[in-house]
Amino acid sequence: MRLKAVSIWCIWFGYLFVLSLGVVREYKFNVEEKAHKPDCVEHVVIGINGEFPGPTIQAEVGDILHIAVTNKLCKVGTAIHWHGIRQTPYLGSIKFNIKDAFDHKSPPDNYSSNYDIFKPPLNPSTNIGNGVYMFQMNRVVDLILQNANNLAEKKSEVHPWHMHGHDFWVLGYGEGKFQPGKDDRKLNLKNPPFRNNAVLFPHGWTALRFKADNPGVWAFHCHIEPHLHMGMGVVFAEAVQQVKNIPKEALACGLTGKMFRNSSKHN
Ligand SMILES: [Cu+2]
Repeated sequence: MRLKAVSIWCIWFGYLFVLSLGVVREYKFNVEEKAHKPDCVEHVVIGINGEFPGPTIQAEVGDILHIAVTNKLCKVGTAIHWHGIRQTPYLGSIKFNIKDAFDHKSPPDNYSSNYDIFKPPLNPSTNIGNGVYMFQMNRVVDLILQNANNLAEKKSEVHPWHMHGHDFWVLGYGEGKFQPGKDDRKLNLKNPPFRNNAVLFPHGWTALRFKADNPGVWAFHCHIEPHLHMGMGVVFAEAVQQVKNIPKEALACGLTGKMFRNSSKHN
C-alpha cells in the first residue's frame, strides 16, 4: 500500500475525518516557541514538539487521523493549514452533478454600491454560504478585492490573498474604494507581475486577472489562517467536466463519499 506523507505547516486544534476502512492514528502536537537557525541566524521560531520544521504525519489511504494540538505560545492564537489533503467534496459533486451537496446558485458578483468602506459594517453578522464561482474553460476573470473597515472604528487590516491552481496577474492597487470607469483606466495591462499571492492593503483595493485554463476546483483565500476560517475565502470551479479520473481519495466525504461507495463509474 502506498504511504502518504502529510506535512504540517501551521497549527490548529482539530480532527480530520476520512472515509475509512483503515486504522485510527493518534497524534499530539504541542506548539511552542524555540530558538533555531533556519537561515544561519538564530531566531525565535514556532516549532512542534520541539522540532522545526514540524513532524511528519504518516498514514495509509483510508486511515482516520486524530490530531490534538495544544497552543503553548504565550500570547497569540494560531491556526493549522493542511496541504495535500482534499477536504471538500466540490470536485466530485460538480463532476457527478450531485445537486444537493452545496448551493448551486452563484455567489454574488459584487457588493452593495453604497457600502461605506471607512465605517464598521452596518450588519456585523456573518453571511454563510457554500456557493462556488463556476467558469468555463479559458474564461478570463478579473477580480477586484476591496478592503473595508473592521468592526472597530478606523481600523482595517492587511490581507495576503492566495490562489490555488493558478498564478494571476496583479493589475494594480489603490487606496479607498475602487471606482469603476476611473480606477480601471490606470491598471497595468502591459506588463503586470505574475504571482499567486497579492496583498490587499487597509482601506484599499487590489485588481487581479487570471485565465480559467486549469480544470479543477480551487480555493482563493486570505492566507492569514484565522481569517480563512472566519470565512475570508471563495471557491472557483473551472471546466470541471474536463477533469479526467478523480482519485478515490478526493471523493471520501459527504455525498461524494456515498456515491463513491455505491458506484465505480468515476474510475
Ligand atoms: Cu486576512
